[in-house]
Amino acid sequence: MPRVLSIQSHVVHGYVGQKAATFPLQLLGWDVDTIHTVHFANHTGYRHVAGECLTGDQLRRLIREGLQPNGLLKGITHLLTGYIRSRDVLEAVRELIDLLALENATNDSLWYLCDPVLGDNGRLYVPDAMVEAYRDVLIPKAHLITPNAFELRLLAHPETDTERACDWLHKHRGVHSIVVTGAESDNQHCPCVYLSEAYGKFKRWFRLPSRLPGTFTGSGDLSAALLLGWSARTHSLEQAVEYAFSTVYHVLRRTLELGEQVQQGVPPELALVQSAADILEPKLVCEVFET
Ligand code: PXL
Repeated sequence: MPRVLSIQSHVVHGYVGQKAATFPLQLLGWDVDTIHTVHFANHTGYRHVAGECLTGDQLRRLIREGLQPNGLLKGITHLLTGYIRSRDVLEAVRELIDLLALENATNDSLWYLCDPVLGDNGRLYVPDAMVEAYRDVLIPKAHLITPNAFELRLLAHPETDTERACDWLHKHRGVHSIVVTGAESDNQHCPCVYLSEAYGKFKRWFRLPSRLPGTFTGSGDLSAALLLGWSARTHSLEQAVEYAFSTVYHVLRRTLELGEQVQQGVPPELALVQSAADILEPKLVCEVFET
């Protein structure tokens, strides 16, 4: 049985971080263990943000005084990390990755999906220093990373072209696979996803049927969780991209149909619970195209 440890934010209200990842993964048959990097009232796009952030030492204590002595790190086959606000926590996550490899040395190695949550649409969600921390500390440990186009540009600076930026990260940070969301392709008006696998030997562009109006928060967290869920099921990252991004498209469409603005300027929360049937059996609308 695959078991995933998900390390990302928790919000009381709404669907970002753990709240966007856990329900879909559970629907797809996963046991999900969760460590909350922050416990906020809501995501940081709201006018007021309140809550607490985990520290590196609190994370170490959870592991050393609870999870490890109880044998609960054994059997973790997959690791998913998302929103991390501080270098301190990021360093503690790196130590945990090494510990998980030791604890599970007899199994296949741990499969790590790192979603470098930095920001979107030109807005950083985390302190600037996190760009370098991701690039140098966590990304070299990951099998798959899932930056959006904005994050990719920050991570592979000064490369700006999607394919060249991915090649840079394969070559200089040793990451096996990259899935870029919200990628731009010259001849497409639809939202695109770019997959660069096997250190860049296998490249594919995908497109979605149409650009949906508005902005959404949490769609990246949902995409990363679905990619992890589907890649373990299909054993093919290419198929996982088709399943995951088709699902996200259906969720965003339903969000537009059902969603109500909570506050002026704050987009509606993802209609995740209402989309359970699409998560279980998505109609495929994400397709490969040639550039
Ligand atoms: O979806 C990214 C995200 C995750 N977690 C928290 C956020 C955001 C984006 O705003 O605020 C707490």
